[in-house]
Amino acid sequence: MIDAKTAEFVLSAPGFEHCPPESLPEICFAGRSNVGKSSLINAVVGRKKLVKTSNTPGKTRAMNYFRIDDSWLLVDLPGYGFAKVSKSERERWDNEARNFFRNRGTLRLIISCIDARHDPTELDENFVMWLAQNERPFAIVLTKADKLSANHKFAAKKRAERMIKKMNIEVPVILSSSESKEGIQEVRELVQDFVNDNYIIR
Ligand SMILES: Nc1nc2c(ncn2[C@@H]2O[C@H](COP(=O)(O)OP(=O)(O)OP(=O)(O)O)[C@@H](O)[C@H]2O)c(=O)[nH]1
Ligand SMILES: [Mg+2]
Repeated sequence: MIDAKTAEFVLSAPGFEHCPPESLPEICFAGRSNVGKSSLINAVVGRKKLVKTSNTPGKTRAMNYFRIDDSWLLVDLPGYGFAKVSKSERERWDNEARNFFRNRGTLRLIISCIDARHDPTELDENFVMWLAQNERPFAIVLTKADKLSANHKFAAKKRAERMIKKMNIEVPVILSSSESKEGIQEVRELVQDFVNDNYIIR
């Protein structure tokens, strides 16, 4: 896969009920607020500004749908664990997200983004655990790898692999950077495999 030929904004769904009718295969990007989801999406699609990125966490407040190459839908999800969001708003999102992950028939893959620079947070672990327990198809993409030395990158990958091994599952783990573009091709290939349905996770 190369840069997308076409990438169009479809809609911004404030909740599961507002998602577009199920049609093309969908790939979504999830992860802690500020982990680099939107930047990763722009890199994967090959557009500088398809999705807004910012230094202010909590920017993405809805499920944002994009149609890529008229062949799949990309979904940018709001980040979890953003402290400044009220408890009730956070609970509302948790419910919407769980509903989406469980019941969206056309959802092919959840890309769980985790910051390569730190141990997965408790929220990251809980999220991955929930996906595993609910048998959702997912992969882990470690972000911001450009900030690490080769040794630290290796260690970050090992940490993520240990975390999933503890859960008795096997899923792809990819080191990436939207700055240096490391791992972006791998993410593109993963996405394409799931869009084409020729990858089986377990
Ligand atoms: N060095 C480096 N910085 C990155 C990378 N990816 C994202 N960033 C920076 O991290 C910050 C957050 O990036 P976003 O892509 O907006 O993060 P997000 O996960 O979409 O954040 P929310 O929408 O708030 O949940 C921005 O300042 C980005 O420039 C990366 O690969 N390397
Ligand atoms: Mg974002």
